[in-house]
Amino acid sequence: MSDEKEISEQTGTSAVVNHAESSVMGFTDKDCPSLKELKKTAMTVRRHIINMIAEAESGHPGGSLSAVEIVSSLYFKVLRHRPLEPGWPDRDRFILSKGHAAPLLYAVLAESGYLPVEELATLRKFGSRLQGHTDSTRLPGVECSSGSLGQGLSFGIGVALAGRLNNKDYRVFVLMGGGECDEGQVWEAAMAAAHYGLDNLVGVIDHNELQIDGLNREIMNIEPLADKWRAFGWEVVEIDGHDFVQILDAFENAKQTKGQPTMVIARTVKGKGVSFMENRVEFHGKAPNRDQAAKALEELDREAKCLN
Ligand SMILES: Cc1ncc(C[n+]2csc(CCOP(=O)(O)OP(=O)(O)O)c2C)c(N)n1
Ligand SMILES: [Mg+2]
Repeated sequence: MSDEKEISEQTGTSAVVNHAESSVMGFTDKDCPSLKELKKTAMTVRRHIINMIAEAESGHPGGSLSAVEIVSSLYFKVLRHRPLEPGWPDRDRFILSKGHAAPLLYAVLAESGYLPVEELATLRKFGSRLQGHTDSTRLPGVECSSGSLGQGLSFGIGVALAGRLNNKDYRVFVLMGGGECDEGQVWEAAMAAAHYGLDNLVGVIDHNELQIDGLNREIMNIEPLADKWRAFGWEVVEIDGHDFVQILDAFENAKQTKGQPTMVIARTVKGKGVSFMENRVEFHGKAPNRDQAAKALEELDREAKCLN
């Protein structure tokens, strides 16, 4: 039985997984029927994020919603992974460096089959495996504890170097926030990854223009961001971070790039998918109240119906 079949039979999930072998160069809506399924899965993931944070009455909706397409593309299309064997040594690694987007990671892990979907309701509860920021000692599938910004890329470099030393062909993906790039450690890592020519390392920046309490450009201007990464020796791809075709093409481009790491700069909208959260900094770290959650779910349902 293939991994994919085994997973969907055991979890009942309709999510598409383990498509690591499929090439997506020149990928279009028409060529790939699973694009629609991917879009539907993204809607399901958004619903989980709203439900979890509303139930917990705390959490980070804005930066979770902005990276839904990026993380869904990885887990349901790009990563070589085995949800029923989270410690599989040859798995590709996904490192969530912006650990406050933990609800997004948990939702995608649940839809992939790493944990029961019902467990999502335990977010931020005492004793839960689903801490407000990720804890890799609690939940299999979480590669790295995070929450203190700026560290994930360095962690990813270590994992990528280990892969090289051990003759493993796994790849390492690190998701960071735009505001996170204010951290000095990010730029030490930028230098080191290029120095070691880590072409098994792919960074993604969820570039939603906002950070915890305002615009990046007002708090600490990180532009010109693409030029900076290029100057540090990275291959840089700039995309619309909500467009699955562009996201998948960027990851395919990274796979073809040899001798240097790739940074995908994904332009996104903070709070994407919920009208009253989009581009609203107050929803960086605030839960929707009961009425707001109901309205958000209604909007997502409406959008999901359009996909049918
Ligand atoms: C080292 C560190 N400093 C400060 C914080 C507080 N903090 C949490 S989220 C955040 C803003 C992050 O902005 P960004 O990376 O753009 O995240 P996103 O917009 O994707 O949510 C800050 C400053 C932190 N978690 N870690
Ligand atoms: Mg941001």
